Amino acid sequence: MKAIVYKSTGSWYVVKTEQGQSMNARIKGIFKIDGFTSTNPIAVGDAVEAEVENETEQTGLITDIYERKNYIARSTPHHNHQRHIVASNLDQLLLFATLKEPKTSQGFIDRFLVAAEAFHVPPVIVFNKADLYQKKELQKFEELKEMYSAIGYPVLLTSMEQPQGLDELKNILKDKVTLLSGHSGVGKSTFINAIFPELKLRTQDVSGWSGKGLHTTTFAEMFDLPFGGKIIDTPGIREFGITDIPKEELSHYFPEMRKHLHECQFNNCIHINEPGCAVKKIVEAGNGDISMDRYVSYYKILDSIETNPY
Ligand SMILES: Nc1nc2c(ncn2[C@@H]2O[C@H](COP(=O)(O)OP(=O)(O)O)[C@@H](O)[C@H]2O)c(=O)[nH]1
Ligand SMILES: [Mg+2]
Ligand SMILES: [Zn+2]
Repeated sequence: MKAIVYKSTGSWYVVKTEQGQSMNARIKGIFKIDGFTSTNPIAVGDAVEAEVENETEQTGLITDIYERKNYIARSTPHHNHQRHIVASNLDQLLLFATLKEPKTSQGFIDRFLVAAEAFHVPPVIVFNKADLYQKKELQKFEELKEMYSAIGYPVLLTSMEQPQGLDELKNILKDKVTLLSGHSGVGKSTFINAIFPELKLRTQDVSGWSGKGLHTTTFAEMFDLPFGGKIIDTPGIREFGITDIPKEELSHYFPEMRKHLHECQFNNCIHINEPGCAVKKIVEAGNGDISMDRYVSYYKILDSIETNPY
């Protein structure tokens, strides 16, 4: 019978059948998917064929996987050519960010957005802890909101303390499969607890940890939302893999640059020093079509991509 994977711990999976029965399952056989080596053949969000192995203990076997609509992967440390699938079959990515305690850098947000573009999953950015924002942070929020909205990315302001923006956020999540992401300490677990008071996920106090917080688990887990839809928590997962994007392709993942690529004189332009570069011209014009801050992020990400060895 068909089932969806809700949790993966490496060797065991929690799956839920279409009839709503949950069971612990393991994999039977060898799965080769998507033509690259992955450290985990089955991921949270996968639709699989499962059979009951032991009725009384509610254990089962995963015998097959259905084709993925999409997936998010991260490269595994020390194994750049291996990928770890974080989750699959997503409708959107939700980035939790904060402008205070802790401060999420724009560079981090932009790397996340590049990953979203590269994996073809639409992103939403939430700035949480609005209750802590002073005039300076609120002004920064307005600037970022204007910049990202102009590119086409939805931006929300929330507070779990006050609370603020929660209904708007629930509307965005309703009936969708959403991967929740963001630095430790920004309020992801607090948010999940707010929508599922019965879950009582552990939240952490950031104060003792130089504003960074620490993570408790490193396995993604999916939850059914009480108002329809599913959310996937990804504790301990810092960043998605964008290291294997070729330098010449990076600007394709900046939508505001992508629009102008055909205007550059050279079709392999990486928009740094090439003559006749339309992207640089637009950045320098300073009218906001491609903001200087986004270009700086582009430059830094480009710099972090290893030059193709072949
Ligand atoms: N002031 C304020 N604190 C918050 C808010 N949301 C979460 N926190 C606090 O921030 C800390 C980290 O939250 P947590 O949910 O564990 O973050 P996670 O690491 O992203 O899951 C906890 O002490 C929360 O109580 C908020 O909107 N305002
Ligand atoms: Mg958490
Ligand atoms: Zn160019």
